[in-house]
Amino acid sequence: MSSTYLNYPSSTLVSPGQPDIVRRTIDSESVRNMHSMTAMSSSSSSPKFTLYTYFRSSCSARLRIALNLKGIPYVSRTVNLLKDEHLTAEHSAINPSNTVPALVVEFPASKKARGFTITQSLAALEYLEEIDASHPLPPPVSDPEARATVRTLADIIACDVQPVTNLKVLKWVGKPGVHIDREKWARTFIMDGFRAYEAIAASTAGKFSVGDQITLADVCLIPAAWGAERVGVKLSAFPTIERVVKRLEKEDAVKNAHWRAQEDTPVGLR
Ligand SMILES: N[C@@H](CCC(=O)N[C@@H](CS)C(=O)NCC(=O)O)C(=O)O
Repeated sequence: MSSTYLNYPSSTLVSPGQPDIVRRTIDSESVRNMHSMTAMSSSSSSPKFTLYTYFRSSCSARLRIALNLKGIPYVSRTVNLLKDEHLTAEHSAINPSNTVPALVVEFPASKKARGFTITQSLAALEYLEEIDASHPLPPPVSDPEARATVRTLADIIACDVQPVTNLKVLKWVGKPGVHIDREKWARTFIMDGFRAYEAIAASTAGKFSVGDQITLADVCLIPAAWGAERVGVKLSAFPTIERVVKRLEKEDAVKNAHWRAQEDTPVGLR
């Protein structure tokens, strides 16, 4: 693990009983990066959120966007996937899947409530939905058809596209003896998923993928679109996706979650 990992010199946020890696301290830079927008920050019983994240991680970006949309403050802990920091025993203690994101939830003001960690982005998104009704990401229960459509689109990205284009898969396909072109592999499966997304969203999109509100589908789509462009997918082949992505990129919650705007984004990429 790099010596820069979790290199925070001051105020500890995390309670005893957490693994060592969590019991680190937060510097002023990270505190500045707490997205202290609204709602929960004011209540003394509010949970405190720590997001284990990597700037390029699309799954982490889903959570960054949702937290921003809901105005939930959080502290970022960066995990450098290219330096294999996610494969360390320390990170395993946080996330046994050896992936990011992980969302650590703590209740510093409560003697009863125990903190816990959510290690799957969709589970974390659902949890956030259950505890914070502001800016709901699924459509209302009164519209089950729209809810099913939103989940379908989100699943195309989260279940069909991301797992087969993940870093560990790309590492494997590019290794000696396999020698598949990683970018071609990623492009193939991203385009396959985007074709399906486009076919549905073409008839459901308003300003965003389903109607005129940002939903879970958009939260999954936009980081996938950033990853797609990186491997040479032309969004112009998917006109609805391209239009929705351009619209999403105007939103502050998305801008602040962009891979170029993270504390671990290398200076040359900002
Ligand atoms: N299903 C998981 C997937 C998490 C995941 O694969 N994260 C990627 C970054 S987007 C990762 O950490 N990859 C590390 C690797 O492939 O070794 C989720 O939604 O949280």
